Amino acid sequence: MHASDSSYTTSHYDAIIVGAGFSGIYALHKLRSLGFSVALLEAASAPGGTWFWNRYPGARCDIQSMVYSYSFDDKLQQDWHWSERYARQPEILKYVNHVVNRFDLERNMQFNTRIERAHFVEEDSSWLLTADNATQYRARFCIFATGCLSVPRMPVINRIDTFSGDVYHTGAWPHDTVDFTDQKVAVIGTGSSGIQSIPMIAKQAKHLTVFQRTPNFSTPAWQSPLTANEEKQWKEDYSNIREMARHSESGDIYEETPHSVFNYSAQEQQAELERRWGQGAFNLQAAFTDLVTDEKANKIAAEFVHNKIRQRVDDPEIAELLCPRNHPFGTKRLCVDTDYYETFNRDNVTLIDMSKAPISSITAQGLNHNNVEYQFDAIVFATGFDAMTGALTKIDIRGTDDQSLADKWASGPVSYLGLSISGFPNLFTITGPGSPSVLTNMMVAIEQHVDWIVDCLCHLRESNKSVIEASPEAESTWVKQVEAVAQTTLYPQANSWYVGANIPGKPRVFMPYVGGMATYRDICDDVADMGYRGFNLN
Ligand code: NA7
Repeated sequence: MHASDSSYTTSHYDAIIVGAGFSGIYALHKLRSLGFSVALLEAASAPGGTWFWNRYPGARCDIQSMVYSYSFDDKLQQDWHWSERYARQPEILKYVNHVVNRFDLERNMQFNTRIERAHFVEEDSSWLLTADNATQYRARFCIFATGCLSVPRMPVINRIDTFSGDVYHTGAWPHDTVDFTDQKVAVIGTGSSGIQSIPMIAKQAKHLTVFQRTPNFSTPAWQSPLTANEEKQWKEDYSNIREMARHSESGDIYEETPHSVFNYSAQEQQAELERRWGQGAFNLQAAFTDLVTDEKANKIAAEFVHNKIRQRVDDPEIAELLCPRNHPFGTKRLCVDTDYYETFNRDNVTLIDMSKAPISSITAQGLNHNNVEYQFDAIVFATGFDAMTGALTKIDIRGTDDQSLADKWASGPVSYLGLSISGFPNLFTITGPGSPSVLTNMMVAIEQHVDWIVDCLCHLRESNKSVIEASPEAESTWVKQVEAVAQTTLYPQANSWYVGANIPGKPRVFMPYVGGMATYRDICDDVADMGYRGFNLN
């Protein structure tokens, strides 16, 4: 399509942002405050992105809220009060709405507007976006802030549509209260969403049956209210803490050690792992430099977690089933839990191992597995997402010469810095594949990307340029670099969503940049300082 379709209403902007999660909201605020005309288009009926959709019981962030929050406005971070170390989904959504209201952003947001097509118009180097509600938008720049985990995925199981009870997906949870009281419930999937929701559902349901294909490594959150004193300490030192997070490899503030596990005696290793376990969450993964790069080092951490699982679960057979063995520690995203393993000590919880036999079919009353027929009132699919690429490839995005992004990415995503794609001028992706995104604190990744993109648009404006496009050479060099860094780690060994393994037929490519946030930030800054090296500007 090369011109607006006259049957549509078309609005014109400097920039269109697609997606009203944390990325889109910050991009809108920043671009608007710098005088760009912007519209933000969102498929949902309200802002929040991930935190709008993921309302399942127990949904909460697994990074401490004091750092999983915006840092761009000191007054905002000083004013906002988080009630717990790891905020629950409703509190995060409240925060999102607070930010939207505080900066008066809603007037530039269009909800219930799902973008179906985004086509580059070569005549005037603009983007024409078409939504499902008969509206079109023209803009010089198009910014996809569509999230890494925003396309929920139902598994391929025989007769999946035949169940007569209630069906839920954790990533598309209903807005109305779901009450499992007196119900027999199945949860399929034991990734982060399963691990967060299982303890909550178990407390309510008459009986919960958990279907596990792959056990995951999970560390305790040690969730607790944020005391007034803790909050005061954080806030007194907020600007330093934020700087630390920005210039760390994880985007978080846990200690990054410079030491290999092999610098220590076995006793010292255990003491350090124990100390990190006591700190909770991702601290364990950062105990030594080589936990995700050296198989022997990794085994020490894996065995440490196995022993913790054995301590937490009463029945030794169940404990063994819960111990992950088919992937190295940390190579699937580490889960952070509250009472997950202990939940299997309850009388009303059963664990079914699917590692040897998949569910053979869904039935009207429940499901069949391993020649056993199960009956349920409700089935919860905690089966994850078409991660990192799904939200982009399901839109008909076309660049120069009518090239489709889905075709370009048919053998795996390619991009320059996870920000820009050759053949797709003036299009940016926030936390796209090829950037650190999901391997770091997303808030830090988001702010870094938005700041970089907005600086870039200001640079173009100041230098009277209107087109920017990644060169094919820069893109291909970056893709090789992303792959090369991944190969120095154990990450590619796991059948994770990082490599698309959860989607049958998806090309196996390690999608995020594993080199770390601080390293990546320096690379991006250097690219900009060198006059946007690797980009063609016109
Ligand atoms: P994940 O981490 O992708 O977990 C999905 C789970 O569902 C995982 O245990 C899968 O097992 C399981 N699964 C997927 N398909 C099937 C089928 N067909 N049969 C049985 N089990 C299946 O998604 P989450 O929503 O939990 O978490 C996503 C991210 O959100 C998380 O990493 C955090 O960043 C927040 P598998 O491991 O593939 O064998």
